[in-house]
Amino acid sequence: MTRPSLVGRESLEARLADLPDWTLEDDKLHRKFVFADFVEAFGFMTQIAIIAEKMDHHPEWSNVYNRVEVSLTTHDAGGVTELDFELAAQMNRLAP
Ligand code: H2B
Repeated sequence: MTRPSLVGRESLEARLADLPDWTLEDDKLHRKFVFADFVEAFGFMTQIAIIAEKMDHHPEWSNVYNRVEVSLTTHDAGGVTELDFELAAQMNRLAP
């Protein structure tokens, strides 16, 4: 697989405008999701885990009851790449 290339700073800000509810924190794409309860939150994580594994691209995330907090970066590239935007879009698609 070709290595994904970093999305540059100016382009990052433009791309974020098209990605509702995500911000840039510590040079990573960041979003907090709030679900009705733990089952909904964990269901979301389960669906994303399957997608992430298929993409071979995995989120940094944590879960407390009905909340899921996500940071996306491409470790191999040392920053945000198209893969992070793709995974973020998938998460928005499955968000409550
Ligand atoms: N996920 C993320 N977020 N960044 C990576 O660089 C990455 C990954 N690399 N998942 C993959 C796995 C790599 O380590 C394996 C060997 O393909």
